[in-house]
Amino acid sequence: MKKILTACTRDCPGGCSIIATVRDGKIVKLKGNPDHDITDGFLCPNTAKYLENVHYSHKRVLHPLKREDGDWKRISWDEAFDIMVSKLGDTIKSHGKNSVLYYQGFGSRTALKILNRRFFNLLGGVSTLYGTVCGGIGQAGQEMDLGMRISHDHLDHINSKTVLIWGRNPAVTDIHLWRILRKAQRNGTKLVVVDPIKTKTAVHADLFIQPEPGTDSYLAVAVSKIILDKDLTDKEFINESTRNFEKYLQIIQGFSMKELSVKCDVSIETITELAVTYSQNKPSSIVTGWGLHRYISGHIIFRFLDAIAAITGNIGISGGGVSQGFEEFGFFNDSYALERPEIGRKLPMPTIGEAILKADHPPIKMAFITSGNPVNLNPNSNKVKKAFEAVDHVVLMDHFLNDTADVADLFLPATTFLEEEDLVGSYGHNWISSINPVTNPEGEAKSELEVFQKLADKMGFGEKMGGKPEYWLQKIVSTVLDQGVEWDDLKAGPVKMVPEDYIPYSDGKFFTASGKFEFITEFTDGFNDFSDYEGKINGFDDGYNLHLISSSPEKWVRSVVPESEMDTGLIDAEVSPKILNELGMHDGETAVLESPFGELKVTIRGDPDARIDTVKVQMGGWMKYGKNINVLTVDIMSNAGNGTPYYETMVKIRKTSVE
Ligand SMILES: Nc1nc2c(c(=O)[nH]1)N[C@H]1C(S)=C(S)[C@@H](COP(=O)(O)OP(=O)(O)OC[C@H]3O[C@@H](n4cnc5c(=O)[nH]c(N)nc54)[C@H](O)[C@@H]3O)O[C@H]1N2
Ligand SMILES: Nc1nc2c(c(=O)[nH]1)N[C@H]1C(S)=C(S)[C@@H](COP(=O)(O)OP(=O)(O)OC[C@H]3O[C@@H](n4cnc5c(=O)[nH]c(N)nc54)[C@H](O)[C@@H]3O)O[C@H]1N2
Ligand SMILES: [Mo]
Repeated sequence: MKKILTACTRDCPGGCSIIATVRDGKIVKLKGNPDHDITDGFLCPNTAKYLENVHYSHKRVLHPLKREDGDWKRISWDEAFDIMVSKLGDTIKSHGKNSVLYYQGFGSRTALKILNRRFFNLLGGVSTLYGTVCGGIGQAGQEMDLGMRISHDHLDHINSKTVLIWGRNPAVTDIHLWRILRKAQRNGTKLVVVDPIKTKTAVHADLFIQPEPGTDSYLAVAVSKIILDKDLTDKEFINESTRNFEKYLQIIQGFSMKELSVKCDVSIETITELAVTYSQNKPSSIVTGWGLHRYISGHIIFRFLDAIAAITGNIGISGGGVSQGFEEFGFFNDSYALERPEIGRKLPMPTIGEAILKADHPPIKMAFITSGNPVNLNPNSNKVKKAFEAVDHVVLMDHFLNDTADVADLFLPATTFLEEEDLVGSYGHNWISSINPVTNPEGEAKSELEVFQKLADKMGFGEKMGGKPEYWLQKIVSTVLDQGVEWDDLKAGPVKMVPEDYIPYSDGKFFTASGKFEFITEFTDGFNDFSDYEGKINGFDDGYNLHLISSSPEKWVRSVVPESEMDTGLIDAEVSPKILNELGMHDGETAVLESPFGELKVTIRGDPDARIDTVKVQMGGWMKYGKNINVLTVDIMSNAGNGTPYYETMVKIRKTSVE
């Protein structure tokens, strides 16, 4: 029996340090590393079950497959490479390099995966992506205020007297952050949760506020108004460290409390309680989540939250801050690995379906997809599916025959992180962890690096991609090694890159042009500037009266759904029992959710805690099992940050005819 230290690469802020136990060549257990201050010796239920649900799942594909007459046929790697070489050659010859799309998803964000882009760069540049289906929007907002998004170490929240958990559900999505917040709560910290849904996190809140979806900007303005009226501001901070306070005041003064309270559907008493709790119990922090990134003007929400922190002097102090996330590639030197700035055409990730359908000069003829399931997870799935179907040759590298596999012509079996050597950062903390091979690859699975190296060989530029993982990793972390971190230490275990007591902006210097905190000066909300998208939005007027919130599921991570959850009938849609009454429906009945973009059959559930204007459905369920909520979502790009406003989608519920 042996134990090997490695790290989780799943799409989650946890970025856990893992101890894997191997017996007779088989991995028998994954456990959290107790010597990591965030992992703290335990794993989330999903990763604890990774062995049965992913790594050793009998649904995992372990050999290359080719589509022949509509069916998958097992082929050798040699044949798979021959197909890729000939299709790449023919496509580029006939239509030019930009007719090839490289689509890199978020299923695994490790250091070596930077080299996939190097491959396409060396090929001469193909079409790649800009924008994101994950965050982006919040970063854009915070960069306007602070110059750079820098979050407090999770452990610093223990020093907060109040924490506002705003648009985040860590009890489900980041249980390591949740453990720290609960510990703080046991020590006397007040936890306030702002979420339109009464989540597992909200259940434990000292104060729970349930605004109408997408109206947080108004709620935040209302909170500031109370803080200003009650003179609970930090004048010294405002005078010395900020710019544009007067213009910001004008925005605040332009609204009455009544108006704001109606807009966000939160009573003035509750808003006052929130404002007073936050500003009287200093230091206070705001921990924001991805729920706020899902709106067209989401960056504005972040700016108003930053402003609340600024007027109360909760920036640059321990226990304060507006913390959103970390840069998982922040410590890595990707420019070195890419060899030169990325070249080629860029297509928008949030609206990739439309971008592919509209691309000409040249059209997209071939696509490579790694660690991504765009047919499932990008908005307006039916359109995304149609777009990839229109591409002549789609190569997908994954573990499973997911929804995107249905549009693929060639499937390449990827290794899991338990079979790889690599390094990984995290978007939930400042550690870099080494990934060590725990066993040999199952079947014929290969790592992405191996595949792109071999393909480069065959395409005639093998020497520029060649080299063992260690060779490339040392280059990618050259900046880390330059800071004095020893390579052997990085390989031996996780390394914390920023000390826990580092407090962002504690020196009063910001990364903005003025060097000061910049208040928001203009409040433009909604779709005002979006004439391009009017066609899509018009549909919203037609009786689509319910906000569709499709947030993170507890039992799986994004679209990596365990088999036990797949073929289990329809997906649940939770609504207020008042809606059921209005429709003359009962809990458990089948209904159809309808948006301007598609329809989905669901089991309707009455939830007494649900708002009257909201439907909640879990995301990630597969289309081929009738569970993909993104058949309903609107495919537009945010006003700032090139993000994806999934939750601007409005739906209506239709009764099905007699069952
Ligand atoms: N178990 C599990 N864990 C995961 C994932 C998973 O799929 N499963 N996914 C991972 C990924 S990729 C990410 S990015 C993170 C996301 O982590 P989180 O941000 O915690 O999760 P989300 O589900 O995106 O949304 C958080 C909350 O925002 C709320 N929300 C929606 N609209 C609004 C609004 O208008 N205002 C406010 N105040 N709140 C709103 C939702 O109701 C939801 O409870 O989680 C990661 N962790
Ligand atoms: N409606 C709705 N849609 C959403 C969201 C939402 O809240 N609501 N959230 C969005 C967010 S935050 C995100 S991050 C995106 C995620 O979108 P994606 O990144 O497209 O989806 P994932 O399911 O995380 O991962 C894609 C695939 O990567 C595979 N994979 C895992 N590890 C590896 C590997 O090492 N190599 C290879 N080749 N494949 C691997 C998995 O099996 C999976 O099929 O979804 C977005 N979509
Ligand atoms: Mo994400």
